[in-house]
Amino acid sequence: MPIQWYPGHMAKAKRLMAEQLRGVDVIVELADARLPLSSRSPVLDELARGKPRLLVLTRVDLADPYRTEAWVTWFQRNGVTAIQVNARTGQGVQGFKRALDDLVRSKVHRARARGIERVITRGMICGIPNVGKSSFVNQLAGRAVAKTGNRPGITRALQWIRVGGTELLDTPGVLAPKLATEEQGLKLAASGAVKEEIFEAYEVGAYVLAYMSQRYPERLEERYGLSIEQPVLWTNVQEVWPLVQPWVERIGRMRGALASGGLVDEERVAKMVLRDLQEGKLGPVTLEWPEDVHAS
Ligand SMILES: Nc1nc2c(ncn2[C@@H]2O[C@H](COP(=O)(O)OP(=O)(O)OP(=O)(O)O)[C@@H](O)[C@H]2O)c(=O)[nH]1
Ligand SMILES: [Mg+2]
Repeated sequence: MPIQWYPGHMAKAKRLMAEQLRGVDVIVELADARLPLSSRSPVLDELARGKPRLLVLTRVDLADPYRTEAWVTWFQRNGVTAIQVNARTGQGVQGFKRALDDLVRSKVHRARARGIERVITRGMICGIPNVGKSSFVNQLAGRAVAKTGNRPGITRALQWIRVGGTELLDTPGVLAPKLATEEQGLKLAASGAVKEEIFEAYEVGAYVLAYMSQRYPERLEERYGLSIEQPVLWTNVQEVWPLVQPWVERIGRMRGALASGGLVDEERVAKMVLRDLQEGKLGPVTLEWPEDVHAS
């Protein structure tokens, strides 16, 4: 699965980010609460080198709240402060500001001791494409200062934004996510973080149906009227497709996703399931759970 992760502007922006990092006090890393590990970028560890960090989990409105709590605890145990945020509505922004103040307090104290009254601390907002960086910056600023959009690659240049005594840098989504396994790639695609061309929609759709049948079968029952007697364990699309195909068939008939000749348009059904998941119509779903970490 060779993935060319948004080449071109990514390499350039990564270089610019590395340059900016020297003057930055805090790194604010954004990850998606639905897949808090797979949506983090290993590249950041390389760039960050020992700077204080905060982890902001975005899209908590779409994630399973019990799992989000479990993740926050898990991160805490691993020495990482994670904060839950809805970057679209601003829920959690106050909690973030408090955590940021705690983190920069010592710098502010040191500066005051030297007689400097107005201390500016600088933070850099980083994360994979489409994770919600610009939306979060807008919520922090209290107005629309950064352009946002529901596809990766919206922000192209670095932009400083002043928020109280802090200057925050919005960055383009230049960091490559973890794609150690194909399943991580599928989770990212299911969440909408990966451009669709990388995987076939039917493969991602099959993955989502299998995953949901394991962990959230009642949602499939509610939304599509399926009865999940035999949850399907994901292995690969060749093995799983025949097992989920009857569900696809049923969803297609129910929704009228038919091709000419009255056959179910399987591609359209797959895309419909993905859209439902991404828009929260399957309820709040978390695509990786803390207990998966040791299992895998
Ligand atoms: N439901 C929900 N949607 C969100 C949240 N955060 C961001 N979004 C949506 O996700 C999409 C991407 O948000 P952006 O803020 O543009 O993401 P970005 O990280 O700046 O993206 P790039 O600049 O392309 O890297 C937008 O449609 C946002 O409305 C969230 O917490 N909940
Ligand atoms: Mg952006």
